[in-house]
Amino acid sequence: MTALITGATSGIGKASAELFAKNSWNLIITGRRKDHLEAVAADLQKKYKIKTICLNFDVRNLKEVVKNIDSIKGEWKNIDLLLNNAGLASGLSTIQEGNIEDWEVMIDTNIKGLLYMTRYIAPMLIEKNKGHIINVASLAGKQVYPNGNVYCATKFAVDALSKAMRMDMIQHGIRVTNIAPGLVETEFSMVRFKGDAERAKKTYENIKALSAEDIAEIIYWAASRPAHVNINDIVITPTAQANAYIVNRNTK
Ligand code: NDP
Ligand code: 8X3
Repeated sequence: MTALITGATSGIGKASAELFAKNSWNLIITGRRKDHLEAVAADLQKKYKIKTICLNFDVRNLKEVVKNIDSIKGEWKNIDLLLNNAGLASGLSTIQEGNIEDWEVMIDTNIKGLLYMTRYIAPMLIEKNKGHIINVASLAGKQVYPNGNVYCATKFAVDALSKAMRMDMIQHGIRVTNIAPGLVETEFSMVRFKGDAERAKKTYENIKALSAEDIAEIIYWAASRPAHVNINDIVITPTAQANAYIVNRNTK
């Protein structure tokens, strides 16, 4: 089995790569940080004796997406699963004070990047009349929270696209799963707050957040159901998080 995982250089994507590798899947992994990507590949090849390809590109750049997907040749085109995971939040502020560059980064990565990847990988699945697309959305794609505006909108878009993909590809036997996690402690908040470690730390303060591995287990579980079973949508929160607004910060 072969999976293509976007954003495998850290967090949920990296933990998923490890779990798929542990279960003997060969991997095409992507990300912008070449050194991280190659280190992940080397580690997984060594530990699990699997085959890997590293594709080092930015999902926002359509030309790079096309060039990198075109570079997938021979047996590697036999992809079974696309994990659309690459994504980010950039900033946290009201609409009226919003930073337009941040908005563009989020829209281009979380919506357009996911669409570009899907547009070019889905035909490979359709050719075989089977395959699985797993989209990492968010709890932020189920509930809008104050100052989350554009990030939430991009994740609502992912939620909608998961539903749309399931309809559009049903005649080709393609499974589509939407994964919607709440607070997961990864590099996410460091990225959102542009390297402000103090602010990032506050997001997970006094709460036992989910780990990237928790989400990877759920992704792998969805991927490993029998072919006739499609897990449509999973919302996962830490036990200490009831929804996007209510968090019990006395649990660590
Ligand atoms: P991380 O920041 O740890 O990982 C994000 C990954 O996405 C990295 O591998 C990064 O790689 C990649 N990425 C970001 N931008 C691009 C780009 N333009 N081109 C290619 N790759 C890119 O965060 P998470 O693991 O938490 O995030 C993974 C997904 O989970 C995201 O879609 C996020 O929105 C979602 N999510 C996260 C939650 C959380 O609380 N952490 C909760 C719900 C959903 P590189 O920088 O090397 O390019
Ligand atoms: C990330 C979860 O609630 O921090 O998608 O926006 S949240």
